[in-house]
Amino acid sequence: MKNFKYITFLLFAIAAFTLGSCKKETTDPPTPVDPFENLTYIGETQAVGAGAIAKIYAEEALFVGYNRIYVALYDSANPQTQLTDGHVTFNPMMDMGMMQHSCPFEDPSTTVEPNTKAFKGSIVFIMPTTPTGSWTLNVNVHNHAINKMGVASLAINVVEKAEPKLISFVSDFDSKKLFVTLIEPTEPKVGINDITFGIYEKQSMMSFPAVDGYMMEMEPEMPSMGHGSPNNVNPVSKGNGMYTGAVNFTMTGYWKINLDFKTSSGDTIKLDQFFDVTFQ
Ligand SMILES: [Cu+2]
Repeated sequence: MKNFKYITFLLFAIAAFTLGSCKKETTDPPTPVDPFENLTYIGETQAVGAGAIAKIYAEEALFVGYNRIYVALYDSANPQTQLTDGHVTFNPMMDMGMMQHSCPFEDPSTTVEPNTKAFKGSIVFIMPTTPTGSWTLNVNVHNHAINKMGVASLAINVVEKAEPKLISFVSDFDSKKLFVTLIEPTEPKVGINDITFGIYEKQSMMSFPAVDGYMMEMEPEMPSMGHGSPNNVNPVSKGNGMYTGAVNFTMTGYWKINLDFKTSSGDTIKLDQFFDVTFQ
């Protein structure tokens, strides 16, 4: 009994101490947080002519598929000063010697993101960097502070993920060359996950506009167990090439997300496409 009382007292003491220290933490002045700490630094270079330095960040090392890209601009004369009045457009280029091509991308908005004060856009790399093909990210910068324009050109490395985030095929309906990216979930979990795909068309070596209005039929399966899952929601077109739905991963492991693509009137674009998703 004595021991029990002692242990109870000890537990209360620990609880009081823990609660007390939690309380103390919240009253401390907040430590300044680096707004880029959760992002991956890709590189930086001068935007020649615009009087600006462009620092490029992404959510992880650049890969084949959909990458969110952050461009933070700094005054070349005062590199501590971040520039937030301007606008930024992308021109990613792959140089394969005999030919050059671009890829799908979405220009950053003309206003900066509240947290990082960076201009945020996206690029869908359609092939990795190889010994015979190198990517350059050209960023056109209009620095409104001095009303000057310039281009920042940065050599970048793009890797292919073990489980590709990009598929491509030719439409059975109209022979368009299409690219489909799996954008979300980036961290799959057991249960219902929001799922987002991006669809883009190759119009030329330099033009890859987003494609809206297709229909997608999605069926996840776990091949090793021979089962699927209930309560999936087919992705629907939301504009800017984005298609969102819900996928139900009922357990961890390897899932195959089967996809059929159709036009809005039900004509077949492509059947039996898929993405692999493995998570623990
Ligand atoms: Cu401008």
